[in-house]
Amino acid sequence: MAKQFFPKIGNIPFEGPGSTNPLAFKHYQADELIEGRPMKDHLRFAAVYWHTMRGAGGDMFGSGTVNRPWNTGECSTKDAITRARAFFEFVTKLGIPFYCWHDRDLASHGKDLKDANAQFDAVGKELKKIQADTGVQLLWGTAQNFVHPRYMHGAATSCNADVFCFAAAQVKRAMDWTHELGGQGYVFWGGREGYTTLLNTDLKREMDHLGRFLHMAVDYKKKIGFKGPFFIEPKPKEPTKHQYDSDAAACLNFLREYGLLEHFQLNIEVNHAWLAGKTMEHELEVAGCAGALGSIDANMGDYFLGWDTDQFPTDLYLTAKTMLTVLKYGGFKYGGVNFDAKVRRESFTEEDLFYAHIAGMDTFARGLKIAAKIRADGRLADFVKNRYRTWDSGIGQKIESGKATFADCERHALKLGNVTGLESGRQELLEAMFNEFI
Ligand code: XLS
Ligand code: NI
Ligand code: NI
Repeated sequence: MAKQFFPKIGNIPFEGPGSTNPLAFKHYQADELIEGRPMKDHLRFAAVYWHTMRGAGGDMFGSGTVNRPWNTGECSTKDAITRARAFFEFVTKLGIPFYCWHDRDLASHGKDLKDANAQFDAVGKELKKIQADTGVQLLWGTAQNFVHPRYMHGAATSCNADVFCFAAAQVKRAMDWTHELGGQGYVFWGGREGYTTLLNTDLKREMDHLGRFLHMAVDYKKKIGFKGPFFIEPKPKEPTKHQYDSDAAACLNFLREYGLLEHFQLNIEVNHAWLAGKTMEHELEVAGCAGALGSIDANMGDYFLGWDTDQFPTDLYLTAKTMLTVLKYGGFKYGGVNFDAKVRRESFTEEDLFYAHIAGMDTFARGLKIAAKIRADGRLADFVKNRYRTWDSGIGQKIESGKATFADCERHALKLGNVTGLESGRQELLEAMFNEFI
């Protein structure tokens, strides 16, 4: 039998809300039906290769702390393959159906691009085998175009055209492997696509280059016959002062301006929404309204630290509101709930990786159940519907259908003399009603 990396931990069972076993699910039961659909299909959980396998627990004041026996410090292909085996043991024990990677956290940057490609190909072949053995599927792949020093000024938005080409080469191969491994989608997170000072930046030119880059990606997608969607992942800042894909609305505007909207959906991350000064449900709603709610990166920030702390999501209000919005827009098709989250550097043991994912999965399972109950109850939706009822007939309907003019509105207002029908927004009542389900 192959070497086990987590020999003391078996498959994580479902034991129900009464259980105190830290290595059991209290709420996530893969086959439990919610609104007639198994939980696992609603949530489509994914684990990330980067934080989980490669994260060392370092921060800007201290080096790595975590025990990760599969991170030998070597960057040989053999090590990369051993690590892949450790990862699949982990996700399989948790019953997580999907995973995600960056090209350069699977293998190394190599001594040059050719070498990096060869390493990536070797690991890719291995992943294909392990995926077939375990049934674990690829949710999405992406290219890591931000760690290497060559990307200091950005990748597709670099001031240097050679850098653009390296970024394109990386995305090309990452798309090849995403396709080959049956990935459901492909993600673009604009690592350093932004600026740190406008004094040295031709913003228009950089945005145009990003548009060009994404068009090339669309062309390549057609060429190789990859059918999954492209997801853009908004984030307002970090590492740059201003990232071009700053929030859902900015991304949608960019995609529309450059004629790319039909090819992209959004991958909304909680901590990124918070950094943008928005709630997760706001970002999801904006994406949903545009028919572009694709996938989510599940984590959360700290309420007082102003950076991307990528904590595991353990807040029930967050997951309930998230799932309420996801259900409202018809659920995930290609996307899912991807734990782009890392354990604290003080949580340094291998078991903590299990505790963290169990916590996140249970919190999302509860969020899903709460959301479904709120929907079945119907009071919230009825309240909203009723709040807009003046638009369902008379002048409201005429305006909505585009048949009314300013003159019609004026005639209507003059006839009324004054507005008398305003009603309370009932925020506090609704918040209390929401609490009934938590
Ligand atoms: C970083 C991003 C990154 C993307 C994938 O903040 O969340 O992890 O999800 O490149
Ligand atoms: Ni992310
Ligand atoms: Ni992030």
